[in-house]
Amino acid sequence: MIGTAPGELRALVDRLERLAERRLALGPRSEPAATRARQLVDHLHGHVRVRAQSLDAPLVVLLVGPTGAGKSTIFNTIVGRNASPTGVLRPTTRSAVVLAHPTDREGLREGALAGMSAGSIRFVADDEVPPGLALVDTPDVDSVEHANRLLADRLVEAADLAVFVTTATRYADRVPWAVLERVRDRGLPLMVVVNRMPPDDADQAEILSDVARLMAEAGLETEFIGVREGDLEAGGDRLAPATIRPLIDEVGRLRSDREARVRLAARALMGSLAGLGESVERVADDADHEAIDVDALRRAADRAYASGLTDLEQEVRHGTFLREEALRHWQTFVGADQITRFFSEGIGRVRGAIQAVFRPATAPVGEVRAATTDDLLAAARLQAAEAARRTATTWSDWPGMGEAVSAEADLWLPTADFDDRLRGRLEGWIDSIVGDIQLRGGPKRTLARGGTLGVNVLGTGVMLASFLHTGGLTGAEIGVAAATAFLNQKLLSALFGEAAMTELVTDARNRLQELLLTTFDEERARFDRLLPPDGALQRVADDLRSVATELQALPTSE
Ligand SMILES: Nc1nc2c(ncn2[C@@H]2O[C@H](COP(=O)(O)OP(=O)(O)OP(=O)(O)O)[C@@H](O)[C@H]2O)c(=O)[nH]1
Ligand SMILES: [Mg+2]
Repeated sequence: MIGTAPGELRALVDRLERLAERRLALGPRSEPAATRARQLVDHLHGHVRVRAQSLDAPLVVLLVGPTGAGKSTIFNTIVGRNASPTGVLRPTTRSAVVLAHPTDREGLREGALAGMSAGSIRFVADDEVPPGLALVDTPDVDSVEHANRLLADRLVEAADLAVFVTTATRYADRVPWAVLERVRDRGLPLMVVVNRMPPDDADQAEILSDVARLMAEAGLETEFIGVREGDLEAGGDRLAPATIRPLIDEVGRLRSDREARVRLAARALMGSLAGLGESVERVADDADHEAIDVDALRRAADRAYASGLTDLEQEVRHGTFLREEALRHWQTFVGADQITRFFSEGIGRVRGAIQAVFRPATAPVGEVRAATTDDLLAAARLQAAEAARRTATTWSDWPGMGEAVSAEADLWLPTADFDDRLRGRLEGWIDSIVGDIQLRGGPKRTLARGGTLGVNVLGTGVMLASFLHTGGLTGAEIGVAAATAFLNQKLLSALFGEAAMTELVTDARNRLQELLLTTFDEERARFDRLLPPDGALQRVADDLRSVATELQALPTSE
């Protein structure tokens, strides 16, 4: 029957099951893709695994179709008693009703119905029927109740035979057709009951030929049973058995004949295997398409945050973020008139007067530190806000992403603790400059010179030098930034020597760049968390494709 060793097939199914679960866990973005992934998982769990294990596991015969078509009425008619309530309120049936011999219960729970919540299934144990066949009444497939549809869909994936119940007026409805298409794709044996037919024979024939035409067009091979709108038996829960005789007979035959059951189970499994390769490929295609979308989303975030960071670095490089007032105070502190003397006479000549020249008592260290931290923070926050807004705007235009982005209002702004995080880092950074000066402040004489100023003053000078460059300008040029840069640089190079100063400033600048990059990466990571890990979709698509190839190579009959 199945031209492959059962163990081999089971191993393949196990592998595929894990892969399909992996795909589902990556959160398919579109509804159809999610449905296909879920169907594949359900089908593998509920049917393929069970049948690959044993063709003797209880056969699952499912009554499925639109609400009010008479599924429960027909179920009760086959059973011969009112085991599933019928009703006029739509939808009536909200959990699956499974009628089976008590000894089949365990097998069903662990097999076809494994993983289904206890609340979604009602077992009706019946000693009178022989073991081996479970008759299942399902909730409708076109329900306003989403849970009903999911349950019906799940059961369709587990069945060995579907009895599609529709009516003379409803058979062309679109939503239930989705189920029939799935029945076709998974190669599930099918019977169709057209209920509530008009009394006139010619009318009936016309309806049945129209149903047959639609089914053939959809590529469905099936047997039809027309049921005339008739008197219900007392209580209204059952039809006269004669109206659905072919169906009752078929269920009876399957119940009494193990060989017939095994044949049907094998047919269902072969249908499954034949359709599986294509289903798996479609799920792989979905993952591939999504991987392309996800890359595009990632690039949009990359661009927004990279350009925010570049703009910020530009501001940092030129010190434009820093308020003028702080610069002015620093400029005043270094004292233009005395510094002029200092430069013209040379360091050696004024060494003794250094303390007087720099007036450490009045150094506006605290003020310049605070202003730098505040201003840099404000500039960074502005860029982070702009990057968040740009990313969220682009992302919200993408199908399947809009909801996630609008659900998280925080994503449109910098993170709530942005200021705290960055402030802490900036303070740490300024401290690190001071530490750096202490650690490798150069020859002793430098420290002796600087020592009179206090290491914090030197730190502030180096910090400012990482924003302010003369870039060939001279102090005579207009602009407080240029003037301050000039003086500050002269001062530092006089104290540390040109090479040591350059090294201190370059290191400080690099560390600042790094901490800004880290902070922006964290901001961006919030968006990444909405996406599957990098490359995960591509990998799952590749793995699914290679299993699909193995499936297609499977001999399904011998
Ligand atoms: N007169 C008449 N009434 C019918 C016939 N078939 C079903 N009904 C009635 O139609 C209504 C719906 O039947 P149900 O069997 O509950 O329909 P269902 O398909 O199980 O519906 P859901 O559980 O909501 O999915 C009930 O009131 C039935 O009594 C029929 O052939 N003739
Ligand atoms: Mg019902």
